[in-house]
Amino acid sequence: MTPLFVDLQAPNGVEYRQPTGLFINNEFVESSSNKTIVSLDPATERVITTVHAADPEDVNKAVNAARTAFHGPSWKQMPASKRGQLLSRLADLVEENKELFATIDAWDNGKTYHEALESDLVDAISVLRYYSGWADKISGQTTTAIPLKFAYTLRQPIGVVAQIIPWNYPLSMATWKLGPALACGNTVVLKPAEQTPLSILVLADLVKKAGFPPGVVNIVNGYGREAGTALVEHPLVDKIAFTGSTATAVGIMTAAAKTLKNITLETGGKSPLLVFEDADLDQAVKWSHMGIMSNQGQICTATSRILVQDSIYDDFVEKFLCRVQAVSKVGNQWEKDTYQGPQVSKSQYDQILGMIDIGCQEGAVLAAGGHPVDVGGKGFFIAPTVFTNVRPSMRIFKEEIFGPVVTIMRFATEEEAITVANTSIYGLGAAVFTTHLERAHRVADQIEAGMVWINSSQDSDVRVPFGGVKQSGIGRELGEAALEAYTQIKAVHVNMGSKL
Ligand code: TXE
Repeated sequence: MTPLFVDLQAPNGVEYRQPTGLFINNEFVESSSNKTIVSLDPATERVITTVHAADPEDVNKAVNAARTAFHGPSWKQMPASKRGQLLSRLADLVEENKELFATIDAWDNGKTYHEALESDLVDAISVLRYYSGWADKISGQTTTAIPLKFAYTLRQPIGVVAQIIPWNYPLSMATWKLGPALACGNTVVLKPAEQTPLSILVLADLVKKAGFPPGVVNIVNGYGREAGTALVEHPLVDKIAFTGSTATAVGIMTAAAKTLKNITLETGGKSPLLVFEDADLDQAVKWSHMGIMSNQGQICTATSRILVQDSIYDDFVEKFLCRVQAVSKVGNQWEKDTYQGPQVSKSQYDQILGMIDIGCQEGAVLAAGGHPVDVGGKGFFIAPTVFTNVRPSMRIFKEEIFGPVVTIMRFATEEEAITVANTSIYGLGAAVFTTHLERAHRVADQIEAGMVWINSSQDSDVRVPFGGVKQSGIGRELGEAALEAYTQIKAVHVNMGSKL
């Protein structure tokens, strides 16, 4: 029998108590089937611990808890400003424990500790703070155009929201989903990814400490096919918010259609980054390197297709390769000078190496990397990999690799660059490097993407909508746009005495 709490010591010396149960009604409970998920350190392949995995019966319990809480007075009648205070308190608690969260995500996911602390945690805390401020500022409209009649709208929560998240930013993804859903008054059943089940259970503990009523937030670790499917198909779930692969999103959308569930999807990408001959080359190199190599390349918005104008192509490639050599130290996630840790899992590692093989077979030039890196004989480490002389027909140019692998190709004209950039099933991010003001905005306008960065890559701000077009998703997260994703509009028509 798996215990509900274990005492752990992380490789960086941090000691803490890790909950392992399913979090339902503010309590950690065992899974009814005794199914488990084993969490591994991807740097050493050693077991960190084992957590409970939900089966459909457990999912049913969690959904019912969320349903009861949604209708219960302690949540439904809670003043909106109080909901905001709870979120603000949760943000404070996460901040007080930020080193612990960075430790757990670094251990469980393989991302570097400093990136987890300086990026993921800053993001997670600011998202909770931002949505705590929105809770009491969500309002409808009044229409008074007709004499003796008026109408108003109410923006009401959708109900029970199932949130299914990936493993690349475990805590941060959880806060992106929980913040707006709770600010709007929904209740939640959240399923973390099976690769990274740990930090979210510690967050669950803080949800209770912050004072959220039982059943408002439920966390069910579990496998996608089992717990994920049970959530998506559950008749008492009103909305699904998902971040993950496009293939899984297609299945989710199909299943959700059976009961016409509201959905928000954030899926894959193959984001282009265009470098024009008038660009500041050093800046372009710096950002384009970060845009694909940070977080082990496991970024949905990774600018993984670099398009460079003919006249500067050779210079760009040379500088990019120097940058890769100078910056990309591959090593374990705890060392201060490590830029790149291990990939999250053996399966991702194998898939990435498989795509590298395909790139070589397709005839692209392997200009750097392309092989595993030995770090103590274990772990899923891959050298930062650069393919040049890539053509748009190649699979490595079309398919999301989700690792430290970049493709670089050349273009002659702005029109060609836009055409090639838009030749993709995806449309998540896009970057353009130019000092030409008009070109910057012209390209931003024409490129098919949900987000465009001018002279940078990967900018994300809690106040700014995040999401994709085409097969990169439906709907938006972050900013005011996320409130639309988590509310529905009710129209109320009022007759003030009209007898007509
Ligand atoms: O994704 P999945 P995986 C992409 C990236 C990566 C690929 C595969 O290209 O290589 O996806 O990763 C849950 N019903 N992205 O296999 O399967 C699953 O348990 C309901 C991009 O990890 O999409 C997990 O919680 N849920 C992405 C979540 O879906 C199901 C981030 C994501 O898993 C399910 C991650 C089902 N049938 C991967 N099957 C991004 N956009 O950032 C799985 N899940």
